[in-house]
Amino acid sequence: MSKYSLGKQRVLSGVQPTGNLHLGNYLGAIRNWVASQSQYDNFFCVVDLHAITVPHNPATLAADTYSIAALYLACGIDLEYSTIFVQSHISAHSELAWLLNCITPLNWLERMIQFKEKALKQGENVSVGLLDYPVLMAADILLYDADQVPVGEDQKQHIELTRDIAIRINDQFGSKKKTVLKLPEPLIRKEGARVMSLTDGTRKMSKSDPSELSRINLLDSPEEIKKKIKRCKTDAVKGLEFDNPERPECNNLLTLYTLLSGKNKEEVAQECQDMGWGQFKPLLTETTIEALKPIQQKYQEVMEEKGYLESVLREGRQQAEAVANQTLSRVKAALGYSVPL
Ligand code: AQP
Repeated sequence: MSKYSLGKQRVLSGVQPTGNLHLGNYLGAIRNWVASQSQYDNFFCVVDLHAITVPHNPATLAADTYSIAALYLACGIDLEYSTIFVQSHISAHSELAWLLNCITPLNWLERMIQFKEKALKQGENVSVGLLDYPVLMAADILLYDADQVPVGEDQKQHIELTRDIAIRINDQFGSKKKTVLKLPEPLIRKEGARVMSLTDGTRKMSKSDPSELSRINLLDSPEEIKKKIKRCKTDAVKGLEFDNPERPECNNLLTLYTLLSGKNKEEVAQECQDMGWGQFKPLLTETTIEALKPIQQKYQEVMEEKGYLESVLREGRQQAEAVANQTLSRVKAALGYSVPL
């Protein structure tokens, strides 16, 4: 019997294998997937087709993809509730993206903030794929009839675009009685929705920041974590506080401490109000190392169990492909395509 037989709402989300997962990816996305997975039928993919929208290294793409899948398991994704799979293993993602491309106005994509930001970084070498990234993301979500898409704040605009594309398809090719695509909702938890860089509290923590010191990766050693927190940007004000717009680094570091320690905001505000950085930094270092230790241990176990990850991804592909192909057939029929003979 399928694990998805209880009529729960569907969840779809993913991460690109474009580098090491950092605390932003974990606190903004994966931790929330884990926390609510038992309430939903979940599909979590490693979005490797998205990874080539910026220059990539073919020698490491496959290994990076496996590593992210292993991290999903290490962070607590439970196969009882969730399916883990690799986007490129299911050709329906690319095929639906093409169909959606032909319905999506170009100027909707030119407005996307992430495109503008990433295009700036790439100068002359911006690929069509980078512009088209949100359409592929729409295909990822819509293929699984996802009700909820748990993401960080930076992806909100892409989910809104996904809804606009689905509405356009439904208006043009569906009917009141029979919609073609389900409209998804973004699921953005306030806490951790935007984890900021360690070297600049006004910019988000990001895999593509050239400075390694700007982020803490889930697989960083205790020594690396210690070094990064020791060198992170702070300020000269005495006492630590949340929500002071003049002190973005202070707010970010306190937020990290709150989320990683499992304490609530009021407790942390009280605990740290009279602290200086010399007292707080070792506390944050210790808390981060302890919070990441079980994830790192589980990651090693998964990577050492030869064949296990492959079997998870093989089974994941089968589960996901069955759902994706049904949706793709539904969209093709609505657009007027003939059934293959
Ligand atoms: N700093 C962040 N705070 C909170 N959530 C974040 N996410 C990313 N950065 C933060 C969330 O992580 C999920 C996966 O992201 P992704 O790998 O698909 O791509 P991304 O958003 O492009 O990740 P990066 O690290 O920010 O990469 P670059 O450097 O390429 O821009 C998403 O749910 C995202 O919201």
